[in-house]
Amino acid sequence: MAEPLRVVVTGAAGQIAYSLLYMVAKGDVFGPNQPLILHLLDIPPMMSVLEGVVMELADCALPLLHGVVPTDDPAVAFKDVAAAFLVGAMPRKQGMERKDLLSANVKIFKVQGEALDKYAKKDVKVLVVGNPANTNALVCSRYAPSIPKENFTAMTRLDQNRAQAQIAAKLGVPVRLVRNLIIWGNHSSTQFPDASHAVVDLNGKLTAVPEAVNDSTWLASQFVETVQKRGAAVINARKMSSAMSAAKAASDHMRDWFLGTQPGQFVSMGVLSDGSYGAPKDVVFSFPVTITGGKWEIVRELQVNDFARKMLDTTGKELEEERQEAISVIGA
Ligand code: NAX
Repeated sequence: MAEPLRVVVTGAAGQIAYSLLYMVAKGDVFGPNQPLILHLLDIPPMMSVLEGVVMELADCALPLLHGVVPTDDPAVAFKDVAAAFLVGAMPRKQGMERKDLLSANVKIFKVQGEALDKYAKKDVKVLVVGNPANTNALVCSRYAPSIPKENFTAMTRLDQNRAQAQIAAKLGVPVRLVRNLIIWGNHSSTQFPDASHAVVDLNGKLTAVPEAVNDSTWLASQFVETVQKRGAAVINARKMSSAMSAAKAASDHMRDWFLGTQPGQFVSMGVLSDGSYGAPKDVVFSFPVTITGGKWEIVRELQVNDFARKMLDTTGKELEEERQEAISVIGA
């Protein structure tokens, strides 16, 4: 058997982690032959809750789980880790402006970036889930100069999975037959869920989703809005934010990053923008990517029509504003 891989999950006493830890520890992400040592980081007041999570992980009797390290110390949490799920963040409280939330969170991700820089493996793959995920990932990478910038990503996979599920439901087909939905830009309500390059397997024949759906008005309006507002719809119904689906998306993201995408398939990830598709540079922007050998690459030369252009510009502008706000909190 391989040497155990050290993996950190922050916000480990929270609700996303509660689903995510099980998925990771049973082999959904790093494969069925990869033993793991899980590092669990949370804040001091949550240590007793975390103790319960550690007990439950032990009680799962998972063969791949070789060790668990619960801690409130970033120096311990990030030591020698090869993968980092940065889930923990300050939640939005009543009366809190978006700006206040951003300000609280960029400070957390500055500290975690510094700890990754100091203690993690230099090829650590970092997935930021905690919101505002894209800008948190940008901040984190800035404070970890010894780790390549491409090793910092933000999660838009939940949005991608939501989009895929909406298309499958519209066409009345199983979700596995639909692929190549794209989420462009920010993980926020300005994101652009784009079905124009997606395909569906209809009776063994790959068909373009716009052709199969045959309703361009729905694709440009109701579909986009449903995906953009899905998080709020789940909160309304459950009185708590998406957790199981967020954990599944984080698993999907990290698994594809480590193990690669399938031929003919692309997935969406928030990555440091090189200005592709006219997106602003130096923000963490969600693009369609393919992955081989642990390296992601932006899919090139997709057609961007006028509607898409407008949507990409809106979400790009929001990311530039967030970067500006982050800089005003932590300095350039
Ligand atoms: P919870 O409030 O249940 O858990 C968060 C945990 O993080 C808590 O246990 C808290 O003590 C801990 N925490 C806070 N500051 C920390 C720090 N400095 N170091 C370590 N741990 C810290 O939230 P949960 O529902 O699990 O959501 C976590 C984050 O995911 C939130 O920021 C949320 O907005 C974000 N989401 C992002 C999504 C995405 O697609 N990118 C979707 C789901 C989710 O809304």
